Amino acid sequence: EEPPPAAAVPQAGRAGLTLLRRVGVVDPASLDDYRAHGGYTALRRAFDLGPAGVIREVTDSGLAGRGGAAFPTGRKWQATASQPDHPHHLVCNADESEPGTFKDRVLMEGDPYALVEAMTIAAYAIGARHGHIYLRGEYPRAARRLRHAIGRARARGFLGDDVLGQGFAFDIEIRRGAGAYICGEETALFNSIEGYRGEPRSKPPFPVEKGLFGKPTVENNVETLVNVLPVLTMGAAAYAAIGTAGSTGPKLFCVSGSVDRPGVYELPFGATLGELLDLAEVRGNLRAVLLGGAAGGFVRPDELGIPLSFEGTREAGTTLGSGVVMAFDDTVPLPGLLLRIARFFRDESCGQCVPCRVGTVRQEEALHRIAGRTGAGAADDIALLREVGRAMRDASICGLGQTAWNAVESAIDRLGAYE
Ligand code: L3W
Ligand code: SF4
Repeated sequence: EEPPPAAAVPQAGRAGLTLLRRVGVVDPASLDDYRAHGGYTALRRAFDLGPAGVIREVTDSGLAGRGGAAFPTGRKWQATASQPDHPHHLVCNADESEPGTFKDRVLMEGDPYALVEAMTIAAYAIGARHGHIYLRGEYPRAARRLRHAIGRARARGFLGDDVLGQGFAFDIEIRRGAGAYICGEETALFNSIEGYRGEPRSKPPFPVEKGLFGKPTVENNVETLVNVLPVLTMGAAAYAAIGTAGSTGPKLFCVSGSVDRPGVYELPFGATLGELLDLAEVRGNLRAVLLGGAAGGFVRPDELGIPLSFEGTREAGTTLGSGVVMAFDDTVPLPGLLLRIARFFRDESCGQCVPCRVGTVRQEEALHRIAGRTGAGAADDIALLREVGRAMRDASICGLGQTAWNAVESAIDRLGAYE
């Protein structure tokens, strides 16, 4: 098997990395290599702590979800662990489909045993015997490597009926997506696994109570789960000392666009956007940066001091999302870019609720009309966009519709598109 392309992890092999420390360093096929580089020490610590002790460590670490919503992981685990209804399920959301996001791919391809170990710990903590990885269909190499890792772990007693002789049974099944962005929404993902159309369910009830097959379910992003390993090996206090008070630990950022060194970067939360872009080496005259992906928002080149943390981006009126940082130089035509984003949402809307099904179409139409027009000529359509955008944000069932206007709004308000 070919290694991940070198450009994907510019920091590979550097000292001081936590999440990426094995990526590009270990042989992703070798369980022995994984163990020689610290693999499976976290699971042993988990067995020493017991399920409640693991949840306490994860809670105390401040670990929050890395898929974009930053929900406290420990709280989620505790909520499922305490449900009287059984069985409990664990689902890893590996349907990485946010435009510009490719961090989970790098983890799964470069360090697949890390995800297997982390899921084993999560399952032990919440009392699940069965885990699913819902994997983006367009990730064939990740599928091969994870399948191999799961098979090796099973053959060596790291998965199966009696994991490491601890009397704990756990196994993992991979399900491949079929190309729908909406299946990354947690409840659409459950429907997809269950064999139904990938349409989001209304929440509440939250998955911690009624998730996969209607049973209590923890659903975590790949990067979230992989963070559990350093939480246990370092201990909660040392982990919480990384990053900021409100956003603890290391974070992966996916940098693409007008940069000379695109790829996945690991930095502690709180580093500034400018520091990250310096590592990736901006090319040309920077015009805008898209933070958080298509569901995120644009910022200007004079805003590079924004701290990359959940609270730092929130205070700056933007979002970190799943860690997307897309740089655009002044040769990129903004109207065309916004149209492309609008087309994406129109295409990926599942159509279940009116505000999103109709709103994404109207948004694209309005952007078509004003592409190329500026100033007074665009005013009516900008007013319409605001009205449609507000309806989508307030009345859509799920995050897709709620965020489908974010990028366009930020381009109008922060970048002065169409002025
Ligand atoms: C128990 C409560 N659990 C919330 C759980 C909930 C979910 C998590 C976050 O969207 C975001 C979205 C995209 N009791 C709970 C509770 N939960 N309240 O916490 O929930 P929520 O609803 O805030 O967000 P979400 O629907 O999961 C995720 C943004 O991510 N995004 C997309 C990223 C795409 C990727 C990717 O490609 N890998 O991650 C980008 O910005 O807009 O805001 O588990 O059940 N009271
Ligand atoms: Fe489907 Fe859009 Fe409604 Fe989400 S907001 S349920 S994607 S129609």
